[in-house]
Amino acid sequence: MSGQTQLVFTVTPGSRLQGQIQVPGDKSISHRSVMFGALAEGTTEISGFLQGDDSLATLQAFRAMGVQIDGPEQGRVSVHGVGMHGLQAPSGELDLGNSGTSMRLLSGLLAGQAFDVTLTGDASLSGRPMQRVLNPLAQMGADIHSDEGGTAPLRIKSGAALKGIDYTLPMASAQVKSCLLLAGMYAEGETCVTEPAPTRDHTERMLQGFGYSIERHGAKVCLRGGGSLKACQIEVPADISSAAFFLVGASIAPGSELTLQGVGINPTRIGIIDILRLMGADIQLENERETGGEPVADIKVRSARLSGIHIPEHLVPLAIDEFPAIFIAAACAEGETVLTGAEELRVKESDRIQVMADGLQTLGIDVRPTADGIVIQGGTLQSGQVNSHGDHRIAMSFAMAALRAAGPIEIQDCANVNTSFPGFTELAAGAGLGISQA
Ligand code: SPQ
Repeated sequence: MSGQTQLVFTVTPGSRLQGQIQVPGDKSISHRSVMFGALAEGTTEISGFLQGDDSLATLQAFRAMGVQIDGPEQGRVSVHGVGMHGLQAPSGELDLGNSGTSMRLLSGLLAGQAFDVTLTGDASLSGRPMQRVLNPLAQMGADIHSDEGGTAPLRIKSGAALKGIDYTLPMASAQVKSCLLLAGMYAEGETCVTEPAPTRDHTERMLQGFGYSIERHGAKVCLRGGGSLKACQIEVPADISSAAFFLVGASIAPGSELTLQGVGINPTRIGIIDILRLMGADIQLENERETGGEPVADIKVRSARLSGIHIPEHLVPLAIDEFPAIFIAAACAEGETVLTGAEELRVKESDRIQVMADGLQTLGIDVRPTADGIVIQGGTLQSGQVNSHGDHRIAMSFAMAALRAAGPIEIQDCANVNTSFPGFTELAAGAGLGISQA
C-alpha cells in the first residue's frame, strides 16, 4: 500500500482533454483472474492486469497461500494454479488493504478450505458492512467470526461442511453474488443466487471461461459444488470505471475530443455511458470487438452541453462506482439532476453521497443529499479545497471538476488513487489536465 496518505492533487482550470489514451486494466476482472487462476489446473496467463493496490492485495493473498505467481510485468501475470484443494494455510493474516472486492469474494472462497485464515483491511475496509456475506455464508454452514457490528477482521474457521443454498440477495451486489458462487464451488449440492437487479457478471463469465458449468434463469444463477477449473488465457480490458473520469472530463471541458482505447463495455457496466448520453453527452463506441469473453470498444467523447436529468433507477447498479464522476457532470449541467435508489453509495470506500455533497458545496454548488441519493443544481464551480477522505473515485472526480472551475481545486488525501488507477496524474496530464501532486 502507498504510505503517502497526505498526497494532495492541485488542478488548475481552463484546459481541455484531447488525444488517444488507454486507462489501466479492469479492477473487477483483475481480481477474479487471479482467484480463478489460482484454483485452476494448469497455468493461467493474464495480460492487461491492473497493477493497482487492490488487485495486488488479492495477488499477494494467493502468494501467501502457496500459489506461485510470476509478475506482474507490464500487466502480464502467470498464475500457476494449485487446483480446487491445493491452497495452503498462510503464515499470518491476509491484509486486503482498501479492497472490498478482495475481502467479500475471499470470504466465500475460503469458507470451505481445510485451514483457518483471518482477513484484515485498512480503516476504511474495517468499517464496511460484511454481514451481507456472513449471513448467507452462515446459512451454508460456514464458521466465520467478525468484529461487533459485522465488520472485519473476519476469522474463518476450517472444517465447515458447506451446503448449497437458494438465496435471494437483499441488495444488488456483485460482491455478495460472487462470494456465494465461490463458496458454492465447495458446497454439497446446488447454490443459487437471485439478484433484485442485474449487477456486473464477470464472475459468471469467468467461471464459464474456466470451464465451470453454471445455469442462468433470468435473475437467478446456479452452480453445483465439486467441479474443477481449467487454466486459460485472460486479456483484461481497460476499466470503464477508470475511463469514466475522462468521459466526464471531456464532456464538461469545451473543445475536448478524446478517444479511450480498448475499454470493457460489458452491458452490466455501461450505465455511465447511458446516463451521460441521457444528459446530452456526445459519446460514440468504435471498433467494437470481444476479448476473453468480454465486449470491448474504443470510446470517443467530445464536449457537449449537458442537462440535468432524473437518473433512471434501473441504471444505478450498472453505474454504481461512477456516481462521484456523474455528480461532477451534474454540477456542470443545466438544471437539476436527481438520483434515487442509490443508498449503496453510503457504504463504499467512503460515504460517497455525503463526501461528494460536502465537496460540491465547498465549490459553491447547491446540493441536497438524501438517504438514498442526491439532488444537484447545475451551477458554476468555484475554486476551493476539498477532501477525498481517502476515496480514490472521489479524488479523481474532483480532479476533473477543475476543468470547469473558476480557479484551482486542491484535493486532499489522494494516495488511494493507486488502489484502482496507478499513473492517473501522468495520464491525465498527458491528455491536457493541469494536474500536479505533492
Ligand atoms: O472493491 P471495492 O473496494 O468494493 O471497490 C468498489 C470501487 O469503487 O472500486 C466499490 F467501492 O467497486 C466494487 C463495486 O462497487 C467492485 C465490485 C466487484 O468487483 O464485484 C462490485 C461493486 O460492489 P457491490 O458492493 O455493489 O457488489
